[in-house]
Amino acid sequence: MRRVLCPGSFDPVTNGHLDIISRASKLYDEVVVGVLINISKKSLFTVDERVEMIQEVTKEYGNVKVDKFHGLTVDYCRQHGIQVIVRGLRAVSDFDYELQIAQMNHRMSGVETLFMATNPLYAFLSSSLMKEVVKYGGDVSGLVPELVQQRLVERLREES
Ligand code: COD
Repeated sequence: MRRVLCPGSFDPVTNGHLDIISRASKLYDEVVVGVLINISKKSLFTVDERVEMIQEVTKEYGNVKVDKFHGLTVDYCRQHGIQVIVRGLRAVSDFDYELQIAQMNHRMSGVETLFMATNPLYAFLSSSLMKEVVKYGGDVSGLVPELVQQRLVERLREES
């Protein structure tokens, strides 16, 4: 079975992430979305909340599985027999960083990285931007799934 890992923070998942996940699901037998457990980074949603949101919004794809992991991404790949990581590229600034990580990951494990060009509709999207816009009362409909928009509004309202 050809499997690919789509790793990230997904705090929370946006339509930019979903576009990459759905396109990868057409190229591979199974896409594993891996949510990094990173206790040193402050997040808006817990890892389990992020996993649950991604499960809900990807259930229509049929071949997408969602998991959480800690440590090195390539160790997760090794443990689960995954040879390829997919990453989305929004701009040249993403590429500089991603190239370095891809080369290090390849050196450590032989795991390949597939770069997928962002859909121009979502090129400006990031989880941080979505949080900031909702925090100040802006509308993010069409940029994140409806469920995520509701959760963002609830969580940021609780916090203010
Ligand atoms: N359009 C297209 N792609 C997008 C968009 C968009 N609008 N927004 C985000 N993406 C892509 C990102 O480029 C990325 O490929 C993916 O979606 C996830 O994005 P984020 O921002 O949720 O996740 P990141 O970039 O914070 O994830 C970083 C990792 C968790 C993958 C990384 O820190 C990691 O691998 N950590 C584990 C330790 C490790 O192995 N480090 C590397 C050692 S060399």
